[in-house]
Amino acid sequence: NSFEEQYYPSACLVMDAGVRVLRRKDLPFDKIEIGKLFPKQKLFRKTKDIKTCAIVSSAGSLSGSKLGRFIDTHDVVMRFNDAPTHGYEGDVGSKTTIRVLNSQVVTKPHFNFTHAPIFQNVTIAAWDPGKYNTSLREWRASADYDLFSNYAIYRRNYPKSRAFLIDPHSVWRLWQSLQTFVGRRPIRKNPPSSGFIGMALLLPHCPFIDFIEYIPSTRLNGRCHYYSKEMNSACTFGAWHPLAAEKLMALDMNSADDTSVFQHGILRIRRPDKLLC
Ligand code: NCC
Repeated sequence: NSFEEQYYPSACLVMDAGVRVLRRKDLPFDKIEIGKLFPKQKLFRKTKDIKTCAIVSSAGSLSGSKLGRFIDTHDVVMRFNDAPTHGYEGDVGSKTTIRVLNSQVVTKPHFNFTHAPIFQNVTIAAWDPGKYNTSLREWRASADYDLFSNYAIYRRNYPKSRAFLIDPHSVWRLWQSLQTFVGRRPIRKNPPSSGFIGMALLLPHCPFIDFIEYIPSTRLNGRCHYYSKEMNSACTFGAWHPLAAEKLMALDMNSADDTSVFQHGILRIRRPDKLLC
């Protein structure tokens, strides 16, 4: 029918954005110092062996979920910023493969990015939006938060680490995909949240992703994070990031049933078949 003909799957829109990490050969980083610090390795070892992935949002409604064991069964587990596992294992698990960090977490001293244990022995993918429509050279000179200095310190301290920078152009392409999904109603011109960026970064590498407590379940409790007492619904529904649009789009990509999403807090997002896109 005409709906089927017109409908371009959301998962394809996300894949088309091509969210990626910067590589040494990317201009202008092939010529500037910081580029030499980008890891030679790929983002994930042995992508072919990855069968299952989980993304753990930092939402307050993870409290009491008892999803820790389920989360840890996945081959790849993604977390965000400084969201801890220690002391919360029952609800959020203990395995971490990759952390997606915004540039505030990389730069602000109290996060101690260059030394805190939470940022060690895991893959790091850090992002900073820069201004919309600027070149990578300009971004290098004027990131929102200058993540390059601490990134350089980290990479020099731990040369074997897998710490990457996300291509800011790809972050804005993802924003554009979100706008395309929403249609004529304009979404705010702020980058998607780390959660949505992380999902887009991971999707090409996983047959499916179990995204935990991104769409709020009936455990919704008004708390911003499972690891703090702060009450703030904006963390869940959006203030600065276009979170509501992200979540609608993620729900559109979901293949799990309502019990899974709204009772257990588990959204399942399948990597689309190339033929479909
Ligand atoms: O809160 P934050 O996000 O670190 O959460 C990580 C991701 O989990 C999802 N989330 C979180 C809370 C909630 N109640 N519901 C959710 O769905 C979101 O997808 C979110 O991206 C960020 O995106 O990087 C963000 O970072 C924080 C903050 O910088 C870090 O936590 C470090 O303290 C931002 N908060 C502030 O700047 C005050 C937040 O806006 C976005």
